[in-house]
This record gives sequence, C-alpha cells and structure tokens, in this order.
Amino acid sequence: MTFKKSAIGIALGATLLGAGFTSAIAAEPTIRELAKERGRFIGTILNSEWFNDDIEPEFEEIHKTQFNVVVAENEMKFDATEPAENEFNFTKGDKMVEYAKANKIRVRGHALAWHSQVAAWVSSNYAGQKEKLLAVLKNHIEKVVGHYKGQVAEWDVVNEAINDEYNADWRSSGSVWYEGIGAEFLDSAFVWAHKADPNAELCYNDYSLEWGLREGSKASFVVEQVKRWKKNGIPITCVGTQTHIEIAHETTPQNVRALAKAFAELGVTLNITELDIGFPKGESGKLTAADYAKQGHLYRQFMDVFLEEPNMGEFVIWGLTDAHSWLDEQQGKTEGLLYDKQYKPKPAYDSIMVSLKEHPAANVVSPYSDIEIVDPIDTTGTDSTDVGDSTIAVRTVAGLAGSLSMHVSGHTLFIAGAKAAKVDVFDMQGRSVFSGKCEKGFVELNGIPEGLYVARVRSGSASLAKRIAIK
Ligand code: 9MR
Repeated sequence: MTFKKSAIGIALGATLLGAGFTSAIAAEPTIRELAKERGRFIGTILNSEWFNDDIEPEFEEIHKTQFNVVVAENEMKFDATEPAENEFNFTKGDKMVEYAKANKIRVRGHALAWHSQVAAWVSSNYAGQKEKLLAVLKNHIEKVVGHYKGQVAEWDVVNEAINDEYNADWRSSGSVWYEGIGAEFLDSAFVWAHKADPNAELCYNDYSLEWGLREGSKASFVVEQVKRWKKNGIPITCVGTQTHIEIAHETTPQNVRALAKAFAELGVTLNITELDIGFPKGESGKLTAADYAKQGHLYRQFMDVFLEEPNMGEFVIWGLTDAHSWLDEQQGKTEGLLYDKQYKPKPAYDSIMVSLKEHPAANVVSPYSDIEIVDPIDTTGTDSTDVGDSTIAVRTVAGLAGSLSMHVSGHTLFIAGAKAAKVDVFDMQGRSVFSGKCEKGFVELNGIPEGLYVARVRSGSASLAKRIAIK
C-alpha cells in the first residue's frame, strides 16, 4: 500500500516549530535543541510505515526537527535482520542509520536476544539444542553488532527476559533461548556484543519495571541481576525501562526515579526506552481537555525525573503521532503520544518543553562523557516565554533557597523563612494559576482544582520551587 496524502495537511511550519496549545511563539526551540544543551537524548521510534515509505510527509519532518535519538520499531529485530540462517538483511536498518547520520541523530539498536520476533527457522531447526542455539545467537550478535559497529550507539542486548509472575524470575517458557540454553544466554549475549563493538552502550531492556522496587518485583529482580553482572564483569552499561503505561498509573514516575537511584549505585545508566501513556480505547472521541492535561502532567513528571537523575541518558517515546501507534493496533489503548492524529502537538508536548526549560542546562548532568554539550542556557533566569517562567527549578538548587521553606495543607500554602515573598503557582503545563504576595506566612490558593502543581516562592535573592499537591 502506498500512502496517499490525506486530510492531514496542516500548517506544518507551526508544528515543526513545536508550537503547542499554549506555546505558540515564533522562536520556540525544539525538543532536540534543549535536549542537546542538557547532554541528553530525547527521541521516538521510526515506525514501520516510515521504512515502507508509507507515511505522511509530516512524520519525518517533525521527527528530525524535534528528536535526537531514534529506534527502529521492528526493522532491527532478529526476524528482520536474519530471516534465513546466516543470511542477513540490513537494508532497512541501513536506511535508518543513513537517515540518522544525515540528521545527526543517535541510534539505539533494538533488539538482539529476545524471545519474540525470532525468525521461525531458529525454533524449527534448533529448539532445545544448546550448543547449536549458542552458536546461532553468537553469530547473530557478531554479525549484526559488527555490521553497525560505530554507528549504533547503544543496543538492547537482551529484551524482556523476565517473566510476569508475582515473584519475578527469568522467563522460562516461550523463549527459545532460555529453554534451549538457560540463563547463561543473557551473560553470553553481553560478552559477544561487547566484543563486536567495545564502544557501544549495552542495555538490558524490559517492561513493567515502572511498577517499582519491592520484594518479588521485576524491577528488584533486574537490580539483583545487574549487581551480579557487574560483580562478574559482564559488560552491561544500561538498563531500559520501557514504560508502556496508562493514564491511571500515577505513581510510575516516582518509581522510575527510585530505579534510577538504585542503578546509579551500581554505575549503570537508566533509560526510558518505549514510553507511551495511553487512554482506554473506549474513551476515544470522548476525551476532554482535562484528560489531555492529565496526560501531559504524567509526561511532565517523567521528564522531570529524567532531567533530575544524573544517570539517565535517553528518553524514548514509542511513537510520534497517535495516527501510528501499536496502542491502537494491539493494545486496546489509544492516543498515548505527543502528537495527535493530525500531527498537532498535544499538551503532553508542551509539558515536555516546560520541563526542559525549567531544568536549565547548568543543572542537568549528562551521563555521557563523549558528547558535545553547548553553553548552558537560562542561567540568569530572565527568560520570558509564554509557557510560564523558566526560572522554576522543581529540583531545588542548593544555595538558592536560603532559609525559605513551604508546605501545603488543603488549599493553603504556608511559607516560612521570609517576612514577605512573591508566590507563583504553575500547573504541570507551566501555565500560571496563581500569582501574588505572601505577607502573613501563608497564602490561600482558592479556586485552584485539585492536582499537582509547581509553587515558586521568592524573597530577595532566595528562591524555592517545589512540586505541591492541592487536595
Ligand atoms: O511496535 C511494535 C509492533 O509493531 C510489533 O508488532 C510488536 C511485536 O512484538 O512489537 C512492537 O514493539 C515492541 C518492542 O519491540 C518491545 N517492547 C514492546 C513493544 C510494543 O509491543
């Protein structure tokens, strides 16, 4: 099928500039510019439709303008790259790598050892034959990683190897690799990948890690394995948390923060690799502005966590436009991405931008030592775009707060440490919902709906910004 340009024709200029519902100004920077300044990578997949030249022209224009890391939705998986034994097909992967080179975009390789999307010949010829399967996997990894050596910055070496049981353990059924080889296939895969490209970052990638670190959880299981791998010299450098979530999963950003801290202790980077925040499909057509704002609010929290945790490097969304998403095709979910079906940026897009602006480059640590980081922006706090005041740092910068402190109870915001202070409250899209003076130690935030906000208090040279919940 060849794509026919449809009614999707829109004012592309504005879209390319990323002008969202609340931030339509001419000089709006792009996500990739702000990401680059912060030494970070923010991106989305190239959908299979792109590889088949079956996608709207807006897709690529937005993709290369807004993002600086890319992943192939299906085209670097085993069945795509080695459809017949020892016969490799790199045509589509090469197409992406050329595109990435031309547009200076980092490439993630996805995925080498995975139980799904393995070419059928592997099971039919070698199921249960350990030595044969080891040879097949080794050859596959050597050839694929070797082919892309120096061009793919990071590989998902092993994908989704943990089961979905309450007490997490390796996935022991439905995996040709585990069933034939045992858990050593994971360790070996990292060793082979490292040998084929010693400079590539090597990740373990999985879903449901965002459900948090607790006994028996998938996240805790990965932490234990990473400890073991590090102790044994297995060359793992990163973990990917896929993060396919739903709008109701409100605690997940903080779970990801805890995970980042756990991996920081182990010297491993945590990347968000497949984020989408879907609505139940039945709600399609009934979604309100408040629903989209709530979605933005969650995106915003993930981006805050991402920018605040020094060992996070990549933030990848599993799709660009709601017009092309596995959510609708396979998940009974919908509209989980930054751009709507007409390629118009949603509040989720604005939320990402606001978070980036509110985390000045000077405060964001890059986990990568080898990438260029340009001069920080906005260190003076004089920026005045219409998406809120970009001097808000949700993370309190040491020294700036002085003796200021605040807490909220109901709709009352209590402020200590200053006789008089200027108070601003912003919603998670960065829009001002309150601005006033505090002279009695508190201000009433009447009329503001329940939810999460950022409050900023300033007195003289002291400034404190904090996320607050109005209940
Ligand atoms: O988006 C991919 C979809 O087109 C494929 O049909 C599907 C098959 O497994 O894989 C999707 O991508 C998955 C990714 O490779 C691994 N994590 C879950 C993703 C969504 O299913």
